[in-house]
Amino acid sequence: MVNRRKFIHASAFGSLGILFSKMAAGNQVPFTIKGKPVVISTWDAGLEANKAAWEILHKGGRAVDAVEKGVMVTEASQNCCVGLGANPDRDGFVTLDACIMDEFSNCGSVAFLERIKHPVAVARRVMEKTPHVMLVGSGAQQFAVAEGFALEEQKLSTQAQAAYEEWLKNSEYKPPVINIENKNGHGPFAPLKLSNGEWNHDTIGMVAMDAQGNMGGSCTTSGAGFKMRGRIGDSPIIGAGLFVDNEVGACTATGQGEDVIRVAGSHSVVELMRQGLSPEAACKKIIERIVKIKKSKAKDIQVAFLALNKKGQAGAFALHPGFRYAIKNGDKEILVTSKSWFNE
Ligand code: SD4
Repeated sequence: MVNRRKFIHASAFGSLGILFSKMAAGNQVPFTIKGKPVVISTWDAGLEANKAAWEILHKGGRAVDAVEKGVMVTEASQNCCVGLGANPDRDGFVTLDACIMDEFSNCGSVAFLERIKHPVAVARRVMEKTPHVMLVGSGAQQFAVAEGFALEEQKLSTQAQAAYEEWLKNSEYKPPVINIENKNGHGPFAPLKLSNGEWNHDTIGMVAMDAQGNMGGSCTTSGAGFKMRGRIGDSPIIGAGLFVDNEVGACTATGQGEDVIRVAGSHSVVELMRQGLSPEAACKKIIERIVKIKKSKAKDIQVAFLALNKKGQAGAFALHPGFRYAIKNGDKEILVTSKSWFNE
């Protein structure tokens, strides 16, 4: 996990510190993305994940390969809230959801998958080796094992173990607790505070455009921390946590999955981009739709959308402040703070 402060200072763009601090207030991306390829992903962990995606993109590889390899970095990180080291459900089991989509509208998904290190890679196999889009639970695990994926021992990361033990003290199932910094409740979507002081979130969504102009996307998560056993959010649902349309663009979501599903979030954003809205404007419109539906309850949840259009323009919009996303384009890699419906 990259320490954001260190990253800023170590970056070749260290001299752009002013731009970074402006971004923290929610300004626009401070540079124009210079053509293809480009990759964007959610939260701070996106910086490292984008680097892995770039290894494929800069050699002219496919976007779908890049977004698979990219988020696998986060899935493998025991420090992170994605993958096997993540927050468990309320019964103490880590259950994982992931999906992937390519430029031909091929898509694959797994949900409620246990003891498999790379759910996104299993989702890719579902896409390529079965006539289906989605496998869940023991069936998804059985398929993964048949495909040669190792059945791992479940071992919570130190942070997840500590958070779970803390949660067990009250065992209070009180969704939603919002995924907003400095409000580290012990419920679903509570980010983990790492020993380096950074906050980690339980999802990574990534979308990319390759050198050929083709798009791909992936999304992988442990879902809501201490969730009801069997609960599945938006992340593995094509059209909710992720959508790719190679004629228009791609979008991914993070935050309260139930509220992303109810507006078919990522698909809705892509449809608005089809009508000519910029990525940020499209994301904002769907956040507004959620606000309209949730009314006063909108203050209790976090949702964010992140989109990329065929022109290579990136944009995001969140319900609450605190959502960040990472962009990599050419030799530039930056972390941007999204605008939000509620202000700081
Ligand atoms: C879910 N959308 O399972 C995911 C959670 C998430 O940062 O994005 N957390 O609902």
